Amino acid sequence: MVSDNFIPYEGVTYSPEETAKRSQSYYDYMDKRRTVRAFSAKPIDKKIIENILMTASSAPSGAHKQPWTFCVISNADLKAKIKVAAEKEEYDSYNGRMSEEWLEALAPFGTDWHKPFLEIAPYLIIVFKKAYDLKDGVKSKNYYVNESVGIAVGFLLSAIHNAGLVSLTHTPSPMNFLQKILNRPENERAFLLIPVGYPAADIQVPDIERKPAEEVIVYYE
Ligand code: IYR
Repeated sequence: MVSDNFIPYEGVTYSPEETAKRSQSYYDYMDKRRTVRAFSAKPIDKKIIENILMTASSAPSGAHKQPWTFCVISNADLKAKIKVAAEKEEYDSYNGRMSEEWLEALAPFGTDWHKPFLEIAPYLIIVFKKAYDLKDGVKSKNYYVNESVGIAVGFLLSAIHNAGLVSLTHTPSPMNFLQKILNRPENERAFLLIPVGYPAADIQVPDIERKPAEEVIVYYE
């Protein structure tokens, strides 16, 4: 289809051999990504954070609405405030709100209501989804908001890993305290809280395995 607002596609394609090589090395690299819960306080240049966030913001989205806002917290007072509020919610979750089945599923990961990383990691990225757009008091619709923001976060985690940094997809629940603390407009809802940084020295991660191809892929040939 040719229309006035279309431009030539400038994508890159490779030979089949190069395609195979690249797909394998990307998989090998991504398979090394681990969620980390203990961070170093080592600072990170703001430009690096901006690059990984702009990578996230290059994700596809429903009707290209890009229905997300990335709040980047490095201010120590704000981080402390977020930690206090998140730990309050998490305390209640771990002590009554989460089912026995849920707590059992989490046991191998050693998580609890303490969230020291919220003050230690140099940056907290708080991803907000825009349920609708709001410009000068006028509302307009966004589409496939959860799908779009989920894809953008996938891009974000891969960009963080590519930069040699680590992250945690943290879900304090309920998350509405973040909208209040950060003074976000009424059309934004907190989606995920992602601390980013270098890993703390000599940390360990859970000894888990990923499902093999046969368990996650079904071919219809
Ligand atoms: N939000 C809690 C609990 C938690 C839930 C799941 I599902 C996890 O994979 C990990 C933790 C917390 O962040 O501790």
